[in-house]
Amino acid sequence: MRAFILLISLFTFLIHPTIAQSLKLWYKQPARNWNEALPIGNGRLGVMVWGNVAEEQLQLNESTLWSGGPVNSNPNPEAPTYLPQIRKALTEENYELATSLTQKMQGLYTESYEPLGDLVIRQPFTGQPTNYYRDLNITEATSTTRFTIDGVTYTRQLFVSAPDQVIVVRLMADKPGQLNFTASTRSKLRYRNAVVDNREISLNGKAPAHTDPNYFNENAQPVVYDDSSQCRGMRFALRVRVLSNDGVSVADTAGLRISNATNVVLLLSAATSFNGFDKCPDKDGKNEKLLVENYLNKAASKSYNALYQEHLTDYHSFFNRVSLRLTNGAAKPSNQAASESLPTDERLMQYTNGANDPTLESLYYQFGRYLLISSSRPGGTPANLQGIWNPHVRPPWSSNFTININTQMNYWPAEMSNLSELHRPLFELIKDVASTGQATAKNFYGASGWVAHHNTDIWGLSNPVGNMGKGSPLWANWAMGGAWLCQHLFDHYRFTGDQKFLRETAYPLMKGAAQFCSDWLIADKDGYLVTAPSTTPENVFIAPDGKKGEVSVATTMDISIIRDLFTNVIEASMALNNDPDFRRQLIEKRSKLYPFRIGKKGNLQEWYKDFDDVDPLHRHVSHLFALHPGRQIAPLTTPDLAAAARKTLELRGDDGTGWSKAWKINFWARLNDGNHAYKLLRELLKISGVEGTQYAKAGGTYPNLFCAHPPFQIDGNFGGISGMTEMLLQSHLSDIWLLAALPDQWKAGQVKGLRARGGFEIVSLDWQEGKINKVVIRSMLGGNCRIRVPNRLKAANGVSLKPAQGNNPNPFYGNATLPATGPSTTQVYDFPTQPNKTYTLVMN
Ligand code: FUC
Repeated sequence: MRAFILLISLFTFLIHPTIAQSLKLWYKQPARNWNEALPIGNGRLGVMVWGNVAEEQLQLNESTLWSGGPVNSNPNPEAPTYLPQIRKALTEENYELATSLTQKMQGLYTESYEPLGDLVIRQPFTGQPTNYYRDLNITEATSTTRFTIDGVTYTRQLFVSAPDQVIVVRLMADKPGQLNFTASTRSKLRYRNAVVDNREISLNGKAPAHTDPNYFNENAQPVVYDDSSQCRGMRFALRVRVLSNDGVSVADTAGLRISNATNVVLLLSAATSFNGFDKCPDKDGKNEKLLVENYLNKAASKSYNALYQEHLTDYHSFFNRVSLRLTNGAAKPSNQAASESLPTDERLMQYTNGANDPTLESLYYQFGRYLLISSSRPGGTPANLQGIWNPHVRPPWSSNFTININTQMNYWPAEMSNLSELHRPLFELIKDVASTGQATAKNFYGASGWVAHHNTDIWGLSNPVGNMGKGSPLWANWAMGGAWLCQHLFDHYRFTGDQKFLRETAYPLMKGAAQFCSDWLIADKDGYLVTAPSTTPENVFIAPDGKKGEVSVATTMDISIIRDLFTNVIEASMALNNDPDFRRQLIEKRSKLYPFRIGKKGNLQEWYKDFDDVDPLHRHVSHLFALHPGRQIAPLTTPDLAAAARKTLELRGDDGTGWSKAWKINFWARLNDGNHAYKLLRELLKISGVEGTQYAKAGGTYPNLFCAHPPFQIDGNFGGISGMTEMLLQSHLSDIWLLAALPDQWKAGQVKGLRARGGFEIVSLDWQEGKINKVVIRSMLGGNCRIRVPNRLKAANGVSLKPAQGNNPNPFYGNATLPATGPSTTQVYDFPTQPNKTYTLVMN
């Protein structure tokens, strides 16, 4: 039997050498703070596992638990009256007046993502623990805590099942009858504990009817529970049931008491009364108690092993699609084994101090994919600023969906790291935002289509935030959030070729955003189309009169987003062969958009005029949108603008918050400068212990590998791995560029399962000394495959590989031309493909 198991393991190892190796975060001590606890989740239910010995804390979240209720779609009926005055002030270059008038066009703040509560497990030990160990195994999406006390080894294992919608906690002692503990529930929101029976307890609670953002402190009561109309403030329920127990179980209001057991399994589930963005969660809410009971009853009919197997099958169906191995070329760096044997916090510290540890980089990559699988599942909510993990009633920036960079960044890796289905929750949110956004476009601007601004929430809020004039226009009044989100719709189509999605979901939403932008654009004195008022998140300029200005005309980011959106709508309408009139209008308007300008320092200009910035090192680099995530600026297609973009990055420097560094990795990758991208990756992975909000000289990674803005913000994790992917593979222009920005530190490696636009999967890519040994590409949709590679390749079998010529006929590449020039070191090939066929190319 043992030999058989050994043989099976060897077999699995041979098939999937990198996957069979367990990827783990592990530690020798319990979490000392939240940023050392370990995140686990199924998209809806989230847990932070502290790994405490005598009083374990499992901090729980449910992704639909937010304060508030459906939005007020017309909070500021006066708003449109200010628009002509603002535009007049801008024509007169009175930026101060324009800023103060724009402030009057604000609406209400978003609501907040709320914590569910805790399961507290108390074990009355007298002795001290030895052999302490805890981990997060991201190969299996399980967390284990283990320690020995008085000769008994105790183990706790946890996973969160997506197929069964339960959190499964197994507690074990290695000596019979030694397991004694109580398990009780609590919440920071309004709640009541109750006993269901001797094997089950419940907590029922209510979220606030309103929670002010943590940075807005003007109300005596920032958290309000009561709503006399019984609309706002959702209910929630949490239940804990003993699935199996070989000891004694009793329950009272203090919780479950388990005694003299050896092996106990607890099932937890939770639900809220959230019933959609436009329904009162209280009076028109779902029956949360029934939902929880159904989840528990269904799961409780299965054994622990069955639950575990289903969890594993489900998790592996996402996680195992990609593997990554990076090395600096040496056969096995001598210090690598030593690094791998270190606990993750110590390993991160050594890395911060300069150690070479490419397997930490690939662990970080897979951890990012793990986080998306654990926080964003079809049918649920998208990952918010903190994914789904939040312990605060008033979390940083409301833990909302901030759409002037952060939410978009969360989804940059979704398609290319082969997690396309996990992108869908974002599309559902876009639908809701577009729905409220139609009212906002009309009520705030008298415009058609739909608009969204700086941030949104589970209610799809779309108005400029700021509590009616209390916010700063430089973030609150930026009207491009919706237009930017639309890029994700079109990219999903470009990766998957899903025509039905394009026709029924993406196109109508994209068109609505383009209609708003069409109405929003006005002609300047030279006939260019500009936006006014306009801001560039979240930077401030010095006006000619020496005063600071926030609001001006046609910022580069506004125009870049509109250019990107119009291009995508034009391409979409060509793919669908529909709407020729609207397409013509957009082509016409796009040709009149205010052009990019190169400023006096050789940089890409951020504003309409060549203003200086108040903070030249500002963390936002909004004006480089066209370089990334857009596709209008690239070294291959617009070398002068790309050089200006590079200058901009040099002037901005490499500092910034977590997400800012992550974005810069993507920028440098798009400039094909792998070494600079890698430098920023190392900075992103610097260990951080900072908990409070810090903007300057910030960024980094906490001991649990969560990104430090600081505070914790998950976007940097996702943006970081998007950047790592862009270093290996780009497909936004006219071809699939393999090893597009390879740093010296990643001279050799292997990656399996990445996706490129046009429905291509890079089944495997092997490289050494920066040159491709072998690449295997599967085509899902057929069509021409144009690849750009660092060395000459030949076809391994029956592939007709030719040097590329002319436009790429593959429709997912926008009929883009072959750039006249390109790095002399790259080769570009074409080969025809058939759907579902695989093609192998090897070094020539
Ligand atoms: C934007 C950023 C901040 C932070 C917040 C959630 O306003 O400028 O740095 O990421 O969103």
